[in-house]
Amino acid sequence: MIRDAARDFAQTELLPGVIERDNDQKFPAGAVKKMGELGFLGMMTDPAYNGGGMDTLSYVLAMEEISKIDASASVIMSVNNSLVCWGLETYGNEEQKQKYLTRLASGEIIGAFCLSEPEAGSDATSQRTTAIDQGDYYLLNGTKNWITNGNSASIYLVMAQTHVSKGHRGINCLIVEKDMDGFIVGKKEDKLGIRGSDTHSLMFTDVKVPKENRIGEEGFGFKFAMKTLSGGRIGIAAQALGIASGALELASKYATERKAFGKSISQHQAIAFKLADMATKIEAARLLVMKAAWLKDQGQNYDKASAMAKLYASEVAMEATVEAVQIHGGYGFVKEYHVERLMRDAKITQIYEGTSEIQRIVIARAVLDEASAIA
Ligand code: COS
Repeated sequence: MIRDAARDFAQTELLPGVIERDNDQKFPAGAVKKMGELGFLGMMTDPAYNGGGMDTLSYVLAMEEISKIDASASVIMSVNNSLVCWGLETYGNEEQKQKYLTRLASGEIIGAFCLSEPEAGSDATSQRTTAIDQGDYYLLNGTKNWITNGNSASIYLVMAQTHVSKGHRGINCLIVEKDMDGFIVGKKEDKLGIRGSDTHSLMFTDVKVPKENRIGEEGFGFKFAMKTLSGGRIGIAAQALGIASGALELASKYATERKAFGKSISQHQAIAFKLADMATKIEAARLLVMKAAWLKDQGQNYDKASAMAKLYASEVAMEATVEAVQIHGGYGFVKEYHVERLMRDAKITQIYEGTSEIQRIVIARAVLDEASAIA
């Protein structure tokens, strides 16, 4: 039912205008509002905080369907669900949940997760943004880069360094409201893909953030970011899976309809084998995504599983979309047939919420830890 509801929504609300929004870098404001009303923006949040009370498996099914049609809409959904709502629900206190989570999970407002900086992407412990303790508030200064929902969000979870000498153990996560004095939304990025989502740099100059807006204990910010990103990666893996399976659906349809040398091109082995390889890899990616979601739902450690799911699904997304363009030939190279957009959208899944190289670091460390535990 969840998959069908997400598929219907994507077909009726997201497909119309998706090419224009991509061309014009237009945020899908109307569709995002409807996503909130339908419960897609706080799927896993407890109903006590206006969420859908669903599990991670339900969330990835919905993410896949929405991503097949519009990966810009699905990244907005993914950030709000798995980084902002999940982070606040799991590590926020009751007042923070009442004040912020209830509005974020219902979709009344949306949130952003702010870790990356001009000089801290993969090397996330090197935070230059500072949050200096001033008694009952922190003084926040610095710049964040490539922030999804950068201008459309109302609430920002901002990682910042409070005690440089403590390294990553001196980082805090602060809840920043858009209208706080000294907070400026910077330029909108002109991107290769997911062009319907708004990605901005953010500038903080002497922003006074009340102490009660810190998530968790003093110095918990980096752990908060790592734990939250681990779940976020399941959402991005599901997004990559959706982009890949959307490309396969379009390529299969086109290959059946298009005729060359007297038969449909799907009857030529050169094309049929491409479809077979795409389908096999997509199914493997789907199982990795579902396993990571299932482990999370079971309360088991999912760090390695989410990294594997994201690594593999994003590489399959890139591969499958390139093949889908190839199968479409000249038609694949023009916007009307959607596959060139899917190819451009696929690329970011290998980069954000931890590059493929970072996922390999996480996986390798887990594998070596397991090996030393056996030895
Ligand atoms: N859960 C909880 N804690 C974690 C964790 C996880 N999944 N991963 C790391 N940590 C903790 C470590 O336990 C360590 O804390 P202690 O020293 O108290 O034990 C701390 O975080 C630092 O970890 P580590 O020493 O492994 O740091 P590294 O600098 O080697 O980097 C990686 C760790 C590379 C995994 C991390 O920096 C990372 O994920 N980078 C990518 C960030 C990212 O995704 N950026 C995209 C931004 S969002 S679009």
